[in-house]
Amino acid sequence: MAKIALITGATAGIGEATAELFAREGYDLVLTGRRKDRLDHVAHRLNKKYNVDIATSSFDVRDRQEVVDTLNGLPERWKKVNVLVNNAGLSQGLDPIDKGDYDDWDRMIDTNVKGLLYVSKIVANWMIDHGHGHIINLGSIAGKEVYANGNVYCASKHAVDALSKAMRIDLLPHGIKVTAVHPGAVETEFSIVRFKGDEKRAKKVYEGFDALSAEDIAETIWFAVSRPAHVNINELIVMPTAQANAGTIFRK
Ligand code: NDP
Ligand code: 8X3
Repeated sequence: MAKIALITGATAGIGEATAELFAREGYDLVLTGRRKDRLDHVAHRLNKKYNVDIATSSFDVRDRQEVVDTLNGLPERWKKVNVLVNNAGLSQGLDPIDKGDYDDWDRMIDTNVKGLLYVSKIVANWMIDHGHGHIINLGSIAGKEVYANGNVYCASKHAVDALSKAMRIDLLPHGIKVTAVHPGAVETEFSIVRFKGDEKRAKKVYEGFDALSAEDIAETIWFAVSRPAHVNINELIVMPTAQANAGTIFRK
């Protein structure tokens, strides 16, 4: 029977690229995200191209009851998840702490921290029941360093870093691997979301250097997942060659 990967935030960017790579490797997939039309489109495309089974599950990771009900409502066959990729996440705004928007802060903390926790608890229990599992958490260079005006996004990704370390300890007796992947700048819809649809401002983030692609991070995730059973990659920080740290990018 094919292995199963559950990927949150599979409607775009890193999540969609990771779904494609796992499909290419013969995994069956549970794909999640809020935009049902895009989810269905990705599932249809990958099913046609790779002939793998794909279940879609549309929910907002911030809505605890919806997460619990939707995931628990999946047919038993889909609960034998081998790999969970906690990818759904976002940044909202880039303002100093004294000017930040309360709603932006709530959206980031509720999605990046609480949403990841809601999904992880349920899937970790499935993994414990089935005696195997690997959880990949998408952190960020923003979870290793802070940068000007990154305040709450950086805090939310530092929380992902801490939770990854904590999960690794708590799930150790169950043989569940936990890997945190911390990318630098990846050109996806991330900055369009951060700047609330301002595509011109988003484009500027990636001007003058070669940013990482979503596929680069999918390959990194696959590297961690494809190690032998006795090897766990605790964490990987992956940067564009032109980026030294969170705040230093060499632009031509
Ligand atoms: P995208 O904006 O391209 O994709 C984000 C994905 O998250 C979408 O599929 C979106 O789906 C999903 N998502 C967002 N909010 C929710 C929610 N409340 N409930 C369910 N799904 C949600 O960004 P990336 O692919 O770049 O980001 C993926 C992850 O990588 C994030 O955790 C991000 O913080 C992290 N990251 C990104 C970097 C970058 O430079 N791009 C660098 C470091 C880390 P939908 O809108 O359909 O719900
Ligand atoms: C996304 C990368 O540098 O915009 O996590 O925070 S950064």
